[in-house]
Amino acid sequence: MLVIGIAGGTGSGKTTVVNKILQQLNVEGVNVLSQDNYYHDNPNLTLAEREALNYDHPKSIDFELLTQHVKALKNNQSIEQPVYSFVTHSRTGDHVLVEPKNVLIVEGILVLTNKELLKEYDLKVFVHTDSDERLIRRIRRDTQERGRDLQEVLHRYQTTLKPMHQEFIEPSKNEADLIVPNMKNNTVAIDFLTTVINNSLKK
Ligand code: UZR
Ligand code: MG
Repeated sequence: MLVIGIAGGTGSGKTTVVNKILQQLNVEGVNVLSQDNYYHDNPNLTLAEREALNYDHPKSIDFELLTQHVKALKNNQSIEQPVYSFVTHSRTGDHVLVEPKNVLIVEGILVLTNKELLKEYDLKVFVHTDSDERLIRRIRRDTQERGRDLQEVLHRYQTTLKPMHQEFIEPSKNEADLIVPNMKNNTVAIDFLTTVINNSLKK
């Protein structure tokens, strides 16, 4: 099994890069584990308290479970992935059965920050997009898709997203084997990644 970690700041276009790779591949052979499903659950906090948490710090992620799941899939075992809701900031209690396949993509802002998880990757990719572009995309997404207002998004960006990016995410670029510039649609990089993955699928 080929295990690929794809990191990058919020709004860098990780999900888009992953989806483009999937479009060009035989999707049957690829699993995607998103960091988004591995936030720690905080059932004892109120919704207001959960809204105030820092979701951009490595501590917010259940890396133990994520690493365990990556290892299990590599050992040809299926896993029960938790389902997480950004609306309630908690696990829904539902699970998705994920069966092992030839390729595993692990995607998220912090997936190159954890030592144990880093050991599991065969290929580490960092998607780079300038911070002004990322902020624009984040404002669009949070106001259009996540029902947040502009002031709230800007406040969170200044107080949490930017400092966490500088402290944890940007330095994790040093772990990458490949940096994908994603200011505009980078078809060359996508073709490159697809070729690498297809070659490994043939083996
Ligand atoms: P991407 N996030 C939430 O908004 N709510 C949650 O319950 C969990 C995470 C956000 C998180 C982070 N920060 O910046 C973003 N906040 O998801 C990462 N606030 O997702 O890589 O798609 O931008
Ligand atoms: Mg995403």
